[in-house]
Amino acid sequence: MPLPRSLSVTSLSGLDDWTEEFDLGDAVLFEIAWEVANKVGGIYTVIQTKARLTSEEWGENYFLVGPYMENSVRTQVELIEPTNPALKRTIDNMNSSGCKLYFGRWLIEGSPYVVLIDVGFTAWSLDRWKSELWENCGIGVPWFDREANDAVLFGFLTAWLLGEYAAQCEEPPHILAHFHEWLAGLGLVLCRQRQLPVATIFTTHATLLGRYLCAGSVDFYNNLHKFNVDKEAGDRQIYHRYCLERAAAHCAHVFTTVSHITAIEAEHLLKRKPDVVTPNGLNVKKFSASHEFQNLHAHSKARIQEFIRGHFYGHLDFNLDKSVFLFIAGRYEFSNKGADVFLEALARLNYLLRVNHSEVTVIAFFIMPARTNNFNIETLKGQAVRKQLWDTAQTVKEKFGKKLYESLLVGQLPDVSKMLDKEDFTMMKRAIFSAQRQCLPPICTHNMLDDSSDPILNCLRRIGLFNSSSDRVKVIFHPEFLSSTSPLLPMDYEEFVRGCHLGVFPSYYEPWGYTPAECTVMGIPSVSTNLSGFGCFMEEHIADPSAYGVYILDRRYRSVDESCSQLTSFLLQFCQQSRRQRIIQRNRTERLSDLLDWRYLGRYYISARHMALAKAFPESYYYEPQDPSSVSGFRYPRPASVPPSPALSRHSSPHHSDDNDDDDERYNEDLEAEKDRLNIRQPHSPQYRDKSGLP
Ligand code: G6P
Ligand code: 1S3
Repeated sequence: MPLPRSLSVTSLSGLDDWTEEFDLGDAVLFEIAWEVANKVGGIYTVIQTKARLTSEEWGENYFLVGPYMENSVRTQVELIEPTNPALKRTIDNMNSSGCKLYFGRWLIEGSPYVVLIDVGFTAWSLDRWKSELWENCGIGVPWFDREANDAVLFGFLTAWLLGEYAAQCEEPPHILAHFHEWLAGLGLVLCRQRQLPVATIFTTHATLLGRYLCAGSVDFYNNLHKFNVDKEAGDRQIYHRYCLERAAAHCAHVFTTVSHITAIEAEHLLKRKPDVVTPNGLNVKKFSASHEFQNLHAHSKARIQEFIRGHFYGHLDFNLDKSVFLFIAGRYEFSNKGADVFLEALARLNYLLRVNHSEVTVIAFFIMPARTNNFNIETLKGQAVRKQLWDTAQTVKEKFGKKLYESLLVGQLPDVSKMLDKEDFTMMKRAIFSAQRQCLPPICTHNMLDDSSDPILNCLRRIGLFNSSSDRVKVIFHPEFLSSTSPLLPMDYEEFVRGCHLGVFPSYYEPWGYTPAECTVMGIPSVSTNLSGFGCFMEEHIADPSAYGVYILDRRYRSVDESCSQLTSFLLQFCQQSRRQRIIQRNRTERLSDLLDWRYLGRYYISARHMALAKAFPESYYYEPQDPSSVSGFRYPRPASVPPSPALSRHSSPHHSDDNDDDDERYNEDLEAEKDRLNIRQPHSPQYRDKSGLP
């Protein structure tokens, strides 16, 4: 199949065009990561979502390389014979030398080829390879670090694969190998040490030291330049991992990271400034009806409401229609991911809503996996009770309906007092009695193995949020990732996000942050921070992010206490919005999705690859260094319509003079669109506007 000669990344709703004329020739791309067809965290999302665009550019010459994990392979990969003859010989040779490599198509968008390596099968080589690593690179890996042992096996095997592939090619090949994160980095180091004909890229998605230091009580960003990196790594017993990471960063032809903030961190901690910043994108789903995402919100919200009816049975003394659903989700790193700040802000919000006698109830979900021993009885019972009440209501309804029908058939209006008999009342009373509850609705949906030392539970105990009736803020901790097959909350993550009102991610350490990005493309507002790659990126590209439902918390220049206060005020403002204001805000949030689409952000990866090929094979490739960001100075303007919350409208349009007409026009546009969708036509009278509380 002929290769595309170059790829043009074209404009999306106002974002600029970008084309880089570059002839890839016969180059072959291997992209290597521990998370290829193996979901661990964010790197999986990067690779899985980016595959479609990369496949478009590289066609048959694109191969992902990852570990063989039987369960994932069974559900995600179609094993086939290698299509590329040189790669087939490579895999056959390695398999006949005591390795176990599989070839297949990963069943995701773009259907890329994957080479999956069973590292355990070659564990017999571990000691020999570790000695070689020590002799050649001076890096000693202790026996007890299982992850590092895997990194050694994976590194030697990927370097073997690339070396063997180069040997099997008839013409001198142009191989480009892109390695992600320290776990895959050793392969890169070995390619350079063995002087293989391979152009290399190393991308770090977070630095090891950054993650460890931030998880402690260190003022990380103000001391970046002061850390004695070797000592810090040694103190945390990760010196060997750190050496692998730093070696990969230094050996790479091109070094990249996911955000500018992590680029600064890498410069100080890994001692190399990244050549390119490669922000993370997503594959944005576009619906033919532009308001479809709003319908999906309503649909998913109804499902969450059903779950809440069961979870709070016996204590449903709040109005579900006036409830706001907030959530935090991700890897369970209590302070790195900002769960500490979120909890403190919730406690303050609870107080403010109570003293203001607010009708709003906030339900805050924590979706962070911890060690558990399955769902707890009380939570399961809640859903069973809800189901029983529903069934009872259905039975009575059917009997009632039948009597009504029979009465109408004989031309009589029914005698309402005789519609329900004694048996019906008994059944209903029994259902009501069984829905009584002596205890408060549970906080946690599972039996926690470390209940007494769990940081979220301990914090809740300290701040006293126990789901009591007087609390306006209720908390549900679901310490397991969501799944559509769960007996408790059968929804996948995407559905759940769509049904919530606001994602809250007040991270302290967040190189990029997919969670708020995912919210944005689904039209759900979110809170992120100016210490997260995503937050900084949005600040750079949007004139007034909060007007678009992208709230950026200041965790850089404020104390923790001040950040908590700021978050509390964001949350309070959010709770004070009317339904219509939320709808308008969601429309705006969704408008930003093109900015996060790989079709826009893919340009940085493309640029990094061209740069690496030109550096490694200067006789075959020429690359005019061009910073893709120099042509992507797009900035979303302040929205023309009035901002969605009363507090924000004061802030964003202090004088409200020249912009007035525009504001009105855009406001009408939003409103008209919404009315069209809901099929409501009302005169747009001044009274109508006054009632909304908007200026
Ligand atoms: C979407 C639906 C509307 C619904 C609204 C609820 O916009 O299309 O029909 O009224 O969501 O919004 P809320 O913010 O109250 O969940
Ligand atoms: C990392 O995963 P994490 O959640 O441990 O990589 C992600 C993908 O690049 C990134 O979004 C995230 O911020 C990092 O922290």
